[in-house]
Amino acid sequence: MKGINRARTGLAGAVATFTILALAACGGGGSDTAGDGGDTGDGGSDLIRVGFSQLGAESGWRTANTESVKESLSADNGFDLTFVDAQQKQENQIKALRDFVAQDVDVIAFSPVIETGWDEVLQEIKDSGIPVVLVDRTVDTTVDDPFVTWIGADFKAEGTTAGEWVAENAPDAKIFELQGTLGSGAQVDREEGFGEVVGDQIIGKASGNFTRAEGKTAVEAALQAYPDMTMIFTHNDDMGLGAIEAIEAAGKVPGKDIQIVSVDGVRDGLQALVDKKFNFVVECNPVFGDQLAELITKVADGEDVPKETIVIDKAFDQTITQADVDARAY
Ligand code: GZL
Repeated sequence: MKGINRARTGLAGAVATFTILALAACGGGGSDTAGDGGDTGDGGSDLIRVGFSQLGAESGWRTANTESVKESLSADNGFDLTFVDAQQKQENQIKALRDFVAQDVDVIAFSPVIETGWDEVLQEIKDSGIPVVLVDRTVDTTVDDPFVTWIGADFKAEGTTAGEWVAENAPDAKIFELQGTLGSGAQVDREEGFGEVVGDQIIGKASGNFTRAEGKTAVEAALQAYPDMTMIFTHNDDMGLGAIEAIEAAGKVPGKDIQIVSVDGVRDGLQALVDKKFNFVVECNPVFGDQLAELITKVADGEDVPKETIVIDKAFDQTITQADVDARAY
């Protein structure tokens, strides 16, 4: 097993330390775990054992992110990955995290569906000594220093970029904001960034939970509630594609009667831009599995890592071509 840098604390740590000292005193040796059936360090697996709790499969972004994570955290690349999909339910993530502690994995990685509600399980993980790598979304917790490093996008900057395009290109727009999962880092920060720039143009808000179906339902209601709406700012492409369905069903032209500004830049979203149904898309790049693998390896080897790694985003307008879209990796 790679040198796992785990300064175990709490009871688990005490048991582990005692076990190792006892084994050394008795001439035993090799076990670097608390006799819980973990690797022996000789003849045991050399793979880094990673428990990954993915929040769900709610969007094209998440699908691309999952593919990237699984492709990078492969056995060929030196990982023994346990990957659990939580179907956008926090209770499922908390159960998975506790299972990873019970399995005594080397590193825990997860993308928290919402920012709050993690204090108890994060403290349990901290007490176990297993390092946490936070992926994509962020947490708001009272636990001191709960993770070693975070990798993801600057959600507030994405909202600001979208707002700046609106201020420049549609200063009189009456905007309905179609928000992601309420209380998620992506929703909170995109709302903040966008609102700081063009908040006085927003006439209404509702959540579509980052899914196409819920986005369509929310926009069907919004079209009734806000008949003077001229623009939708959607926190992701999937909800924006649902908005297109609702707008067309109402006999209006998306991209013209009601402009759409979106975030993510998945292929279907950029295709809507080529088709002139979206007007502007801020990218949120999900393909960072290789960077994540590098971070996890360093964490497992006890090497220093930056507290955060920001994934670089671009932005696209209707000058994008079909060739550009076809060339995209996701
Ligand atoms: C952003 C990510 C968001 C995407 C959505 O990094 O957390 O979650 O914008 C996805 O498509 O559902």
